[in-house]
Amino acid sequence: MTSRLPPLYAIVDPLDTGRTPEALATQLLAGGARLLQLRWKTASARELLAAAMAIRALTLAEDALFLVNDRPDVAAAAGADGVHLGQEDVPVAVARRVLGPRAIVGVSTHDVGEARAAEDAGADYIGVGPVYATDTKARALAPRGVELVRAVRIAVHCPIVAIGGITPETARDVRAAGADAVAMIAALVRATDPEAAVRDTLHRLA
Ligand code: TZP
Ligand code: MG
Repeated sequence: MTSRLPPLYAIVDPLDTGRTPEALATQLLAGGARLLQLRWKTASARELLAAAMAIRALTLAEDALFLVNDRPDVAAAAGADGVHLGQEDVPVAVARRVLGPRAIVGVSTHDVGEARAAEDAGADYIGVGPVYATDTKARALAPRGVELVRAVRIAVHCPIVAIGGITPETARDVRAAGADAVAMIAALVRATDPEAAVRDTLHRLA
């Protein structure tokens, strides 16, 4: 699985930017992102599916991975590579039943105990955070710092995707702490030029 995770895990969440998921996905891919996750908490299932189908086509054209947040059913219907699950979403095994054995299933975790449990449950990768303070996630927990990434790196074998307040400037430090990939939302989708923000991040991670 590690070899399938590129260093930048770019999350397509329109937030309040007024940008569409399709437009954002196009810009992120143009900048060189090779994994996109669609996260769109305010969308209806139908809107989410339409965006997922559009982004599936865009990602296939660039040979990029595509994951859907929260919803294995939408991921399956759109032909996505997998799904990203939170602690309150359906269990990994249920997502696999919906998506099949080859799907990528990731799980958000916030401490070493959750990280070990997600790995034991068969997650292909775990999200770890929030590393830094973030306004993006409603009811986000207190920032854990790169210390959490270090602690989880020692505790699990599966790939780690660090998340929470990460910017192009901090991405390298987070990877140095043991993350296989850095996930970013606001630093990409709120950037004046999301394509340039991806390029900058990838340059700093190289
Ligand atoms: N999970 C933990 S922090 C977070 C999520 C979804 C939000 C990350 O967004 P940003 O804008 O990169 O801080
Ligand atoms: Mg979720």
